[in-house]
Amino acid sequence: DGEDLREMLSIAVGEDVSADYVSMMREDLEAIQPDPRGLNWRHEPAPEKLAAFPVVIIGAGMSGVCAGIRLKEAGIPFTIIEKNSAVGGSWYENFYPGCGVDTPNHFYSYSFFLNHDWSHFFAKRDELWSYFEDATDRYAIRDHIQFETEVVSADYDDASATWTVTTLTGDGRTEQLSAKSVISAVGVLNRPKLPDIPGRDTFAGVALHTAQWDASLDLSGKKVVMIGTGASGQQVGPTIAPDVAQLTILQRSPHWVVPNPNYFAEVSDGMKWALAHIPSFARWYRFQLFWAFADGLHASLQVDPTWDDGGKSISQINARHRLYMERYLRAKLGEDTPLIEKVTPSYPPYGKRILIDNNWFDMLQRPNVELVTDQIAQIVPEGVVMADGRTIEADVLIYATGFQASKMLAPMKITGKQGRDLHQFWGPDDATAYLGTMVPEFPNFFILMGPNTGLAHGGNVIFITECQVRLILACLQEVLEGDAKAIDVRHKAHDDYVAEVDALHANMVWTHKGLTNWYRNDAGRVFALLPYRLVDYWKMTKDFRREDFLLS
Ligand code: N01
Repeated sequence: DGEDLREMLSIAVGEDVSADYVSMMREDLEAIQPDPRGLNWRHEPAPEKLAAFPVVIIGAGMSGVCAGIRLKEAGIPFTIIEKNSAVGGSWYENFYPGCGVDTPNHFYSYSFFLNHDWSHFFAKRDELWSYFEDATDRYAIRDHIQFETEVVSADYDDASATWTVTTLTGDGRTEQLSAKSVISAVGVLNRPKLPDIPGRDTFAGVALHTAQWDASLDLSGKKVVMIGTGASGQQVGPTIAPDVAQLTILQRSPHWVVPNPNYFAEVSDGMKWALAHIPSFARWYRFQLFWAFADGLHASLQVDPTWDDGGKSISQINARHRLYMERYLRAKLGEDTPLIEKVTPSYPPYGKRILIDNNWFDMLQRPNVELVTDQIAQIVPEGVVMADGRTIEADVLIYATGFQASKMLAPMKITGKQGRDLHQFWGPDDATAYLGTMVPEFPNFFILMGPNTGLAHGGNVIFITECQVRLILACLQEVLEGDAKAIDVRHKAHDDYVAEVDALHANMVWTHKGLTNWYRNDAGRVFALLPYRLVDYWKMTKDFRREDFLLS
């Protein structure tokens, strides 16, 4: 019963787990068929009605593939428009040295397509990309994908409740598709951000962003300068350091780094066997990872207003995380006090995305690696000039400088009811959406990985995507089982949701004074991250609140 399950969950993670998790775990364990996360018709619409309701999904990355799989199961016709020549999105586009996931794969995978054969607990890019390729074929959605085609705009016509989606094909043709619903699955981390440093274009060597890597680039014996020390830099640096002549890392601010004993480990044959054969073992293991990489950390993100240690942490538990991470980096760097000072963040743990140690501290102690924390003054043909006048020569300049995350859904132009422009409604960098998915006056338009759906403390965006797809299916079900043509979220529901998100963020680590991160816009509002526990978001997207919607 529920209490037994709660106790078992608590024993599984070695902490007290609340009753909130029982229903979610039950859904996983009971493996009910048909899957409650898919669309289960109450009154299955006639085939003609389904056939007259085509959906366009924009993007065949992790989230677009997930939406396609679920629409296919439901019998709803759909086309996926993908700008690349392959599926996988970020996992297709990013192949910089060391590229891989830092959420363990037995959790970072679709709940309906578990893989018991991951070679490593944290797979590298090729294996991840293959996983999404496999899912595409296993669920037979490849024929629904139009590759090398980019969506330029989507416009809604009130009278016919129809979206016109305009695309640009690889050979330069403009085409139009008619759809009853549009699902944006374009992601948030796909438009590289190059720093605004004077002289950037004057560099005479090879300059490239991590997300636009050149497979033919040979770094051996080269002098390399890397700007940025976030999740991408953390993976590139230690991977290339043994090959290059000199690696100079330009760090604007340090990031917190945690060790993970499984980070480089292969999954043993015994573990693979257990995952495949012991009933429910894979689900229990998944819950352990869910806890360790997501909800179990949620308390350490909350500000305790009575806590004051000069801004180094936000609560007692957060301070304990800080102590653990500080001890770890000190143990790694030994007596090197100047280096310890350079890599110890002044802000609380989790203020920026937490990183898993990819031999970062070992790399920093290599004779051919230097960590420079001075300000960059300009880029010149020979390299980078620092504020103190020193010129760091480079053959190759790597920008590990992140993405233009705040420009959500750009550069597409989306117009809803009465020509309402989505980007005008949002302004330049203030994207909002009900449950991160729906914007008022954009009927039958849904956003996957939209505003306030990201995770920075760990987490798993595939989990979020599956929750969003469930919500979208519930919306489409309302339309297709009834007489309505379209579903729209009410302004009040959207505004109340955004107000709650903002109020929660005001007491979370991301808004800590003096802290910079890519989760906030110019006005300081956290537009990128989810403030809730994953179990809360699971429940909010599962329990369809009819009163929040307008059917027309
Ligand atoms: O980018 P980032 P990323 N001068 O924005 C620095 C996901 N991801 O590509 O911290 C000097 O985090 C900037 O400095 P600062 C993950 O969600 C996941 O690394 O702003 N430095 C920072 O150090 C992640 O959060 C995985 O002071 C400049 C770095 O560049 C997201 O992608 C792997 C600068 C940018 O860090 C983005 O990660 C990779 C300037 N002008 C990515 N401008 C895994 O799952 C920026 N910086 C493993």
